[in-house]
Amino acid sequence: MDTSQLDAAARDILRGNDRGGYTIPTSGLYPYQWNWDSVFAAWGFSTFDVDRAWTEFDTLFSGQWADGMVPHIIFHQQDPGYFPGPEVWGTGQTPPTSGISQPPVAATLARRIFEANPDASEARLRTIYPKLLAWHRWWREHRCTHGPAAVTHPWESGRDNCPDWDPGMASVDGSNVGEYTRRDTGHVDASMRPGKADYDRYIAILQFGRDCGWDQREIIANGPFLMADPAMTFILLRAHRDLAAIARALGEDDSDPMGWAADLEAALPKIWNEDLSCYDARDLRTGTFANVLGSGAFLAWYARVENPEMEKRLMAVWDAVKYGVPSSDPKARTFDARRYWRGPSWPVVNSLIAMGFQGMGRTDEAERLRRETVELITNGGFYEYFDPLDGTACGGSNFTWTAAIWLAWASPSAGEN
Ligand code: 2M8
Repeated sequence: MDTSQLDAAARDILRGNDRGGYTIPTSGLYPYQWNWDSVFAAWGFSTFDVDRAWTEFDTLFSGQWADGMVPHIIFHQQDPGYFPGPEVWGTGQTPPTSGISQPPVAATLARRIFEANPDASEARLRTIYPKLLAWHRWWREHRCTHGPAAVTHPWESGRDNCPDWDPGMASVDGSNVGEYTRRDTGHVDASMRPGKADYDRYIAILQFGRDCGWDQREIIANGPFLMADPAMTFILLRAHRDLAAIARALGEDDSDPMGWAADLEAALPKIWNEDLSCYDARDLRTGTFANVLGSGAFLAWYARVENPEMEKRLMAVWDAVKYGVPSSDPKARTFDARRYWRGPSWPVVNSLIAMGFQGMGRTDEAERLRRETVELITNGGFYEYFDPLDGTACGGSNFTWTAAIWLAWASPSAGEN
């Protein structure tokens, strides 16, 4: 397929996964609206239908909780094909939602869409601005209690089973969760998904949240899992700054997001792992570092954080594979080239890392990452993720965020979207 055929195929995927105002990640495997997937979908839509892009934000914020949280899944319509569904989460929200959040890429991509299409966007952005502000305040109050941004469940990070979470997961007791039937392994090969021991623990953490009525203070104080996440910290840091820029563009006061960004930046030393010479995930209950390099550490540039020591380490990780940034260090014993977030290259994460390189004037690295991602998609199709060593396409096909980042960033026809 040439570029225009790939562009057309990507647009077809977005339209095909559109369920009427919101976009599912892929049919079968993920039949609901996922938080960060949806924001990438909006970025993709903005390349050919700006209005539809903003509608994606509206449906996402229709699930916002009274305390400001924007949940990681919104269950607009029941679908038996996914576990755990709304009855398992038991959040009591309307529309039904999960009880955790997901990486806040919304302010950053909303700003990009707005700046590329100011006239068609201003009114729509003004509508969601207070919702973004409330969500960012929620992050500050409920996830930055220890300084850096923390996750209370591996699913909250979006990088579900990456080795970053191994120390925190080791202390979660998954032995009493009862019987349940997974649906994911009915859609894709089990060797590409998290294992049963992981799932038992995912459910145990979920059950803790449900049993305390999703009381955030209780979850932070006594929940079974609490880890600081470099990726979340970098994503939130940039998002606060982008939200401040949005505030200024709309004539609003930017002091809250600016202050939150300054505090988050000051907390970065807490996730600096001296032994690894990199930013690293850290168990906030024990202080233990994960001691493994992954794509989260590569997001430093995205938050305008540079450090000559980390640079050598990260480039060696990237050079050890052929296609894009691996989700985990290929030299580590935990590396697994096709198992989801334990090694594969994710086009969607590559797009964020490249945005970081580009913003820091590192155009060679940005271009290399784009080229490698183009190769993956051109040879393998719009899959969820890829083996970083040989480029094998893995996970779900016709995947929304892969199509979206193709249109907005990877495609040779993509402009400054
Ligand atoms: C994956 O996560 C979900 C749980 O949220 C799952 O495995 O069931 C992750 O890749 C996550 O980052 C993504 O948002 C979601 C939908 O694509 O799938």
